[in-house]
Amino acid sequence: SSSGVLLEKQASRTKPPPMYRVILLNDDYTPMEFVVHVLQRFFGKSEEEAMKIMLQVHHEGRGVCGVYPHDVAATRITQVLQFARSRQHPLQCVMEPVG
Ligand code: TYC
Repeated sequence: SSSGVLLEKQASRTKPPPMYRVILLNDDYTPMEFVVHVLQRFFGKSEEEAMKIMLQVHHEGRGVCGVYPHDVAATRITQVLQFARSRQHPLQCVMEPVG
């Protein structure tokens, strides 16, 4: 493999982890500006990119926040759900495997 020259099948061999999309879901109640803030705070998006993703979700029902290894995706989802609940918004997000 590309990173395995002289070390094929040795202890240092690595492979990329399975990756997961974090998907934001639309609802009728969560304010648009709250969703934009979530995308900036938890997914590192610029205000412009966050607005694009929020509008994609608003118009098409779902949108991709990012693609991460399983533990990172799970942590971001927990953070978003806890923050949304703390403000009494019904915002939902889920993960799905890539490929
Ligand atoms: N549909 C919501 C509204 O009209 C906005 C919204 C966008 C909610 C994205 C959730 O993931 C979401 N206020």
